[in-house]
Amino acid sequence: MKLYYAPGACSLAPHIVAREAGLRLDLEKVDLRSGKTEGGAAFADINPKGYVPALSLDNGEVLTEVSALVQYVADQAPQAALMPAAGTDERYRVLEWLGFISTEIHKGFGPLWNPQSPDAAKTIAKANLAKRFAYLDQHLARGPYLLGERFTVADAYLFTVASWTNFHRIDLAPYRNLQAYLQRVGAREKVREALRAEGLLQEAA
Ligand SMILES: N[C@@H](CCC(=O)N[C@@H](CS)C(=O)NCC(=O)O)C(=O)O
Repeated sequence: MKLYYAPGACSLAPHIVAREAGLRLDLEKVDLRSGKTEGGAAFADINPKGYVPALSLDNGEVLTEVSALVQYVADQAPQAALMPAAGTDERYRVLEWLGFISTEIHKGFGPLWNPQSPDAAKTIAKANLAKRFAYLDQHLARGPYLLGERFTVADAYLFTVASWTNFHRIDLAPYRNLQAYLQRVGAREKVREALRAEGLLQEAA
């Protein structure tokens, strides 16, 4: 499998899942401004939607959308237990979280990434995110991960998008449980490996 990614973008979620699952994953960086991959291909020919992530499968097909990719990757390594089995109550809980993270958190950041957004739109986006962070903070008082003791694909996705608060200088101090959660997930060996591979980890030599 090959993952088309941009450093620190939402493509980090399937990247983390692949490492947590112990799967081999080739990486190809995409320059979203020029629309070229680091190999010189036109990214639109790979994913006509024009955005990362895109996963080129071993059968030659290309799969897109974070929620689909994290499940696909986790399902390649069921022994890693990153995605509960289909039909179980836990699977629906993870799907519930993926929906929340995708629509309420990931896309909640949309106006903040868009340089054309007026300040008022950014202020509204931050207020909406604050409500979602308060909800997450309350939930995370119950256990170390979204599903309790078990790290799942939903944690890889939430870690990825909630970490954008650093870039946008959103203070998470009011959300102690969420802050501790991001530190906890960020300290996982495989998460650090993924961050390092994307050039996002500065370490003392
Ligand atoms: N619905 C897509 C959204 C993906 C997305 O928002 N990708 C961003 C990076 S996090 C991107 O590539 N934006 C560049 C663009 O839209 O041109 C998914 O869930 O995978």
